[in-house]
Amino acid sequence: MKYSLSLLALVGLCGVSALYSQEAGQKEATAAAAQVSHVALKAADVGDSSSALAKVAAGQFTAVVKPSSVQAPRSATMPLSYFQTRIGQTDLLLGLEYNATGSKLYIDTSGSGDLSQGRPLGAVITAVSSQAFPAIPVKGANGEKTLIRLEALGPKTMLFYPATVMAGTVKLDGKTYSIFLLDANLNGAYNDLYAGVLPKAGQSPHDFLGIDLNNNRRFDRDAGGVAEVMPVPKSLRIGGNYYKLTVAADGTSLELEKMEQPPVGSLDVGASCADLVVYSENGAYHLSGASGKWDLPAGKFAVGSIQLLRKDRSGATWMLDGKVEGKFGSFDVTSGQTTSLKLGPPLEIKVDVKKSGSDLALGVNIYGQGDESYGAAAYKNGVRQSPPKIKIVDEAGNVVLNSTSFSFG
Ligand SMILES: [Ca+2]
Ligand SMILES: [Ca+2]
Repeated sequence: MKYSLSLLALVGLCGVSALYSQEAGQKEATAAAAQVSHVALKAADVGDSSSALAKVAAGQFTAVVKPSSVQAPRSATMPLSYFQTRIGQTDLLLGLEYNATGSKLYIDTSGSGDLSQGRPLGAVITAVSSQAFPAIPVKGANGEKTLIRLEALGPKTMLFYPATVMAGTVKLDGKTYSIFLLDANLNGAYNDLYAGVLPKAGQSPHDFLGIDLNNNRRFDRDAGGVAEVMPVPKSLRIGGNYYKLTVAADGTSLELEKMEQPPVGSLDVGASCADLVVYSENGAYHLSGASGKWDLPAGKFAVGSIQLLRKDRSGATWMLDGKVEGKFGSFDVTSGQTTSLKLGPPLEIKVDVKKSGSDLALGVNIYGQGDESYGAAAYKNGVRQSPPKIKIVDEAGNVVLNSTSFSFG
């Protein structure tokens, strides 16, 4: 039996010029005139998870069966969802009285297991239809007080993130940029630098820096755009120049000192439709176009996202989302050398067949030239398209099964 697929026309995805122009090539190192900008920062609210600031350091946890020792709140009028987690040095016990139009949250941070005392917090519905509660104090990783925000994504899922950022503005070469620092690992210090790995499941090993490089009043970090939010680097590129970054531990200030461009090597992915966001101790880089080869400062990089992008004749942008894993999760760039990390087309579509009793489960997987894998869903102008159709034919070409849509599982 053969399988033939009428997938979207995704194969042969390349041969398209850059969709986003990369910042014009590397400038010659500028004369090292000592030029230090001191930036004062003040505490500001991080907002809710509809903003990149909150999302960047958010962790998630799910409801548990009600522990038998927990005393339920007397004022609750409906059954609660219970959550238990440890944030920093605080053991949190939560009782969520979920209501789509505005939930109540009972909180115990004392470890007593008693939710019967105290008034619940009321939620505000966010722009992404989750429910954010007012910030609460917890003991951070080093025992100091820090503010976090809890946000219910539904009756069984809770998000938490630092509730405050340190924010300010910096003027460099006549341009003003908004800038922020986030104590993402909740230890009270804002100068925990990037050390080669990205956070997993909200457990950040470092803090974050954001800078609104394109002055659109947003800190952009989604793939396919500018990379403005990054693990706190030792230096970063702003407006074509490199600056050495020094962060005060308490987050009340930072300094940017113009420096010579660090030694440069190259990354070659061999696909002009590739679009990557990568991070290093020299900042964040959005890589696209340029035949899939880019100059980068030497160092150890972590990959934030891999996408393949193509415009069709109508001008619509199609996108495949690559999995950041294995050798596609990190790479090294050496001064004067080219690192080869081939990915992208030609693409191969493989169907995994799993038999369970009389049922056949068919899974579609898309692989690139480096054996990197992509999600089966294609996105058109950012909107996920219908699952691919499958047609199964026998040896004689007769259709056995037709137009069975995959569902995303
Ligand atoms: Ca920190
Ligand atoms: Ca921006």
